[in-house]
Order: sequence, then C-alpha cells, then structure tokens
Amino acid sequence: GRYSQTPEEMAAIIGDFLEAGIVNIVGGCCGTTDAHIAAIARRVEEAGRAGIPVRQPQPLPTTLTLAGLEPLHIPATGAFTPVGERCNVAGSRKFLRLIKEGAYDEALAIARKQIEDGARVIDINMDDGLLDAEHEMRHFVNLISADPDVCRVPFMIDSSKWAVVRAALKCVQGKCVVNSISLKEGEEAFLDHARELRRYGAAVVVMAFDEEGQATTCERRVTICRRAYRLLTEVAGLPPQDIIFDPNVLAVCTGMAEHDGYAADFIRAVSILRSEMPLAHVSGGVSNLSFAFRGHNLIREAMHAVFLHHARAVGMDFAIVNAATLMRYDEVPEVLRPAIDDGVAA
Ligand code: THG
Repeated sequence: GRYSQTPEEMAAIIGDFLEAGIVNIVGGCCGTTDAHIAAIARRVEEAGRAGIPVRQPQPLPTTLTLAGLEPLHIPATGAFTPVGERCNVAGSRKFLRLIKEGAYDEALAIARKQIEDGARVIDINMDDGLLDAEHEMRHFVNLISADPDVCRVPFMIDSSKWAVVRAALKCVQGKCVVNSISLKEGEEAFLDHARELRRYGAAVVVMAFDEEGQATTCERRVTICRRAYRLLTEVAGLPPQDIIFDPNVLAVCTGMAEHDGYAADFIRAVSILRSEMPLAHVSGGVSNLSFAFRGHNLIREAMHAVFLHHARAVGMDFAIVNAATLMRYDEVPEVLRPAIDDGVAA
C-alpha cells in the first residue's frame, strides 16, 4: 500500500487517545516504520511524565448474556428465566408427530406459541430412535431462525448425542445454551465438549451425572457439580456465569420410598450450589417431577408451582417448563396444598 501518514502525525493522533485514557497497549501495523514507533514511544513517555494514566481495565461482567436476534441479560441473582419445553420430540407426542409428518409450519407455531406464553428461551430436542436427529435439528434450527418472532429469543440445544449438538452449533445464530454435557463418560469427553462449545461461544447446562451414574442425593449432586465447575473454569476456561447446573429433577410420589426425598434433596443442593458458586446458574426440567401424575394436569401443575416456589427461593433461576400451564404459587388449590407440600418439599 501507499502510506502517507508521517511519524509525527501518527504520534499526535495517538496522543489524543492517550489523553482520553483509552490506551493500554499501542503499536503499529502496515506502513508503520521504526521512525513511527520511535515517535509513538516518545509521545507515550511524554504522556507518562505528564501523569496521564493508562486505561483502567473494566471489571469482567458477571451477567450471563444469551442472544437470539435480541440479547437476553441474566444477572447473577434476581432473575427467573422460563425455558419452553414443548419443541421436544421426547416430551410431546404432538411435536413428535408433526416432525415425523414433516408438518414444519405447525411445529414452528409451537415455538412461537411458547414465546407468547412467556418462554424466554426455547428448548429444542429431536432425540427419537426413528428420526435422523442431526438432520431434524439442523432443519428446525434453520427454519425457526428465519422467523423473527421466534429467533429473537435464544435457543437451548437439547440432545444426548454430541453430533446433534454440533450440528446445531454450526447453524445457530446468537448465543445459545448447549443442553447438556456431563461427566458420564469421564473428564476427557467432558472437556472436549466444553472446549468445543466454548469455541462457538455457547453457554452450557451441566447435568449432575458422573462415571458412577446420575446423582440422586444432595451430596452427590453437589460433589459432581463442584467437580464440573472446577474443570470448566480452571481447565476449559469457561466464564462461571456461562455455566448452568442441572442437579436432576426426578419424579416424586411414585410409590417408591427411595424417591421421597428427591425434590427436597434437589432444593437443598440448589441452595449449596448457589452459595458456593454464586455466578453459576441453576436449572431443571420441572415436568419430570410429576411423571407419576400423567393425565392429572391440575395436580401436575400444582406440584410444579410448589416446587418452583421453594427452589426459586434458594436460587434456581432457570426452569424448563410448559409456559402455557405455569401456575402461580398462590393459585395452588388449598385442598391440594398439604399433600403437595408433603410430596414436594418433604
Ligand atoms: N434437564 C435438562 N433437559 C431436559 C430435562 C431435564 N430436557 C428434557 C426434559 N428434561 C424436560 N422437558 C420435558 C418436556 C415434556 C415433559 C417433561 C419434560 C412432559 N411431557 C408430558 C408427558 O410426558 O406427560 C406431555 C405429553 C404430551 O404432550 O405428549 O411431561 O430434566 N437439562
């Protein structure tokens, strides 16, 4: 190229930046000769003698920022983010049928409806034995990415197959959440997945699962999440606010005594995780809680309301839910409350 700026001109411009206090490091690029560098160095020394301070780095953000077309800022505390559960072939017979039939317009309408109903993130799951999940994930993400009402919110990419997650990461816009990674297959696979999703800038749900299996007690939930947190922040270099723990919402009131403490243990684990790792978030698939009451929607929704009331109070700040049927705590019918309190918060 042809570079006409003289060393004196360049040093003067940089002098303005120095005086504005916006410089930490200064150097040259194409066309900058040793005479330019010398002039810049003299100007920097001069500014130093004049007591002009270098730029003070800003504190690192502690907010989790996700994005579709619009950013979604989630502070470390005080927010609650409902994630729509209905675009899930394993969690909705209707959605499964629509995807199998190729009725994508109706499938898209389900995503749109959830946002109208208050979902602020959309979970997408195509894991079904009879579907090409990779293909369906890519197709659906591309489809909803062309609908501005839907793709303004961030997506949560839900799959137990890494190839499906990767297919989505390659076509998703904005900053999504990978749902999920875990220590199920050991540290190496865990770190590989963490580093890969990090390259795409995604946030991540970490399930309380390790080489021994799914955590069901409070102690194992916390121990596994602690270990995952250390690996993610110290080895894979993830910012703590991009980590969303999922300590496993499991079905209660199943008739099996060993399931009785599942919800109370979850809530205790949330409290410990949030106090030890305050920048990381906590989520869970709330509808799992009430699988024993399939077909009894009023009871299911009342259970979810009571559970969320207690879990939110100790810091659960995400929940995968059916946004259309969310019941407020004060709407739980009085006649149900004692039994549900007993079952959910035992
Ligand atoms: N944690 C994380 N991700 C998850 C879960 C979790 N993803 C999937 C699931 N669990 C959360 N999503 C759902 C979606 C639907 C239902 C439960 C959990 C559900 N569906 C009804 C049923 O099966 O009875 C609806 C039936 C129908 O309409 O066909 O309950 O825990 N990270």
